[in-house]
Amino acid sequence: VSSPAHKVKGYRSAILTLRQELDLYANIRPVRSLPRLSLRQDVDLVIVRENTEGLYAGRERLEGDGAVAERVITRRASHRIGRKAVEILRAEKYRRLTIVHKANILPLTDGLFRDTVRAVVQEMRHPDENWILDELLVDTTAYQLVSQPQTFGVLVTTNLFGDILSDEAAFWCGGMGLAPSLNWGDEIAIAEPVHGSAPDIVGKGIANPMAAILSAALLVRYHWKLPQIAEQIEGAVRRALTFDLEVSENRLNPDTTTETILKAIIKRLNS
Ligand code: XYM
Repeated sequence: VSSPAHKVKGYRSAILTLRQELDLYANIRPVRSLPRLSLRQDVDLVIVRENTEGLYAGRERLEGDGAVAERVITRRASHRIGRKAVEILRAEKYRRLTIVHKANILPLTDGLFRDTVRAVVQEMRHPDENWILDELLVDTTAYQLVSQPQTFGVLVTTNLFGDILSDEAAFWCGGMGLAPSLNWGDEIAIAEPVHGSAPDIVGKGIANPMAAILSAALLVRYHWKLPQIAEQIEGAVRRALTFDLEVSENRLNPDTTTETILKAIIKRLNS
C-alpha cells in the first residue's frame, strides 16, 4: 500500500494491481461522524469512487520536453459505477446522489462520465422514489465538503477525484485513522482503510486499528450482505469511543495503544 514516489523499473503498485486484476471497480468510502472525535455530529455521506481507470490507468510516458499522463474514461466503467451508486443510495436510504466531475474543462472525458452516470441513474430510478439527483464540479465539491458536509448523501466520481475528496471528507469522521473503504467488484471484495501504511510507527504498537475494523464491517455489510452484523461491529467501535477510550480535544490520547483499542472494541462487541 505504499509505493515509492519515483519511477522504479518493473514496479507497479500492489493495491492498484489488485483493484485492476480482480476488477474491483467500485471503491466505497463512507464518512460518518463518530462520537467524541468528529468536530460535527451530522455528517453521513458515501463517496462511490470509480476504481479501475481515470488517471489511475497507468498510461504515463515521457514525451519531448515533458511527460504525459492519459486519463481514461469509458462508458462501461461509468455505467457500472453509476449503477453501484444507486444501489448504495437505496441500501442506506440516502436522499441525494451527486455526480462529481470537471466537464467544464474536460468535456469529452468527464462529459462522458457525467452523461453516462446520469443516464443509468435515471433509467434505474422508480417514479415513486423522491431522492435528489444533481451534479457538481469537483472544485465546488471540495469547498462544500468543508463548508457544508452534512448536505451530501452519495457522491459518485472518477478515480483521482474520489481519492482526493475521500481524504478530505475523512476529516469529518475524526481523522484518517478512522476512515474505512471497500474495493468492490461483482465477485470479489477487498476491505482497505483509506489511510496507507505508516512505516514510521512500525513495531510501536500504536497504530489505530479502527479504520481496518470498520473496513471489515463494510465487507460484512456489502459483500456478505449481513448489515446487522456490520452494525454490531460499527456499534462496538462507537461505544468503545464513547465509554472506554481517552479522548481530549477530539483526538485519541496519543499514548493509546493498538491493544487498548482492540480490547475496548472486543468488550463492546460482547455487550
Ligand atoms: O501503492 O487509494 O502507494 O488510490 O492512492 C493508494 C497506493 S496509494 C500505493 C489510492 C491510493
